[in-house]
Parts: sequence; structure tokens; C-alpha cells
Amino acid sequence: MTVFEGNFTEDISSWRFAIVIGRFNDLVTDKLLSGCQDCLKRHGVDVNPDGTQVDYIWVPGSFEVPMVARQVALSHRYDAVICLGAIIRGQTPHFDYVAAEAAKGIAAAAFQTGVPVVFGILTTDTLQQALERAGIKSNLGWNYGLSALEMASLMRQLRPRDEDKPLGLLENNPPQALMEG
Ligand code: INI
Repeated sequence: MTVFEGNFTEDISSWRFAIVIGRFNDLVTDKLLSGCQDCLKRHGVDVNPDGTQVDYIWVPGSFEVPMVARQVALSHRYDAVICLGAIIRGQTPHFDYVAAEAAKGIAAAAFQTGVPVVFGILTTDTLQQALERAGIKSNLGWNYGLSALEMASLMRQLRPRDEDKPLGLLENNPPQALMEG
């Protein structure tokens, strides 16, 4: 039998990533993005927006992130999609609705497409807690970048081979039922 795990030693110069970022609380999401870019760059990815490896897509807030993540994952142009957002608890139940939909939607985008979609949405009680996780103490953006690299590597290894068709066909042309999930 075989052990499969993602590794960080491959030539990834042809890999492509999409990063979907919520503008809401951009004091935090800008910093998450910087941490994520730093990780990708130091693993050899050209993070320049004018380059060929990373596309950046800004959306109003975390609630909109899953819809766009699913759309870009469906294109099968990317090895991984990274979702970044910051949901901070206020005085209203809005937090719970936005957080629940973001988590469910991002999981569904990955599950329906077979493309790794990284859940890089911070959910915290205060702005201070969010900032601590976005650069003051550590920067979870780095971890989200690393998760994308690991999952992209792993899913490449698990890709159906030619002789495994029709599973291979399924990857490129998922049946409607699967897409509707
Ligand atoms: N969006 C966030 O990304 N974080 C939040 O903390 C937040 N709160 O608390 O309201 C938030 N709301 C906006 C939401 O994501 C949508 O953009 C908006 O409801 C329009 O659909």
C-alpha cells in the first residue's frame, strides 16, 4: 500500500492559484493576504498580479466569498483556491449568519469541484484577536498559503490516471448531480 501526502519540493512553476479576498474588515484581510503571498513567494510562486501564477479576486465580504470560490474552482484552471476573510463578532447576530454561510459554502465549493479550496476566514470576537492572528502575533495567512500548497500537491497525486477512466472523465466533466451537491 502507499502513503500519500502533499510535499513542498516539487517544481511548481506551472501551478496556478486563485485568492478570493473579502474587503470587509480589510485592515485584517490585507494583512492575511500579505502573509499568504509571503508563504507562496518563499515556496517559489510568482505572486505578481501581472504574472501567470496567481489571480486575485476581491469581493465585498465573507458572505460573497464561497460563490466566487466555487465559480473559479469550476473553471479547473487552478491547483487551489484560497479564501481570505475576517468575520468579527459585533452586537448583532449578523456574525453567526455570515460565518455559517462562509464555512458551509467554502466546504461545498471544494466538495463539488474536487479542487482544494482553503478556508482562510478568521472568526473572532474582537478586532484585537483578529489582528493578533493577522500579523501582530502570527499571521495565519501564511498557514493558509501553506495549506494550499500541500493540498494542491496531494490532489495532483490523487488525480485519476488515464487507465482509471471513466473517473478521469468525471473530473473534467462532472455530472450535473455532483455539481448541484
Ligand atoms: N463580512 C465580513 O467579511 N466580516 C464581517 O464581520 C461581517 N459582518 O460582521 O457584518 C461581514 N458582513 C458583510 C457580508 O459579508 C456581506 O458582504 C454583506 O452582507 C452583503 O451581502
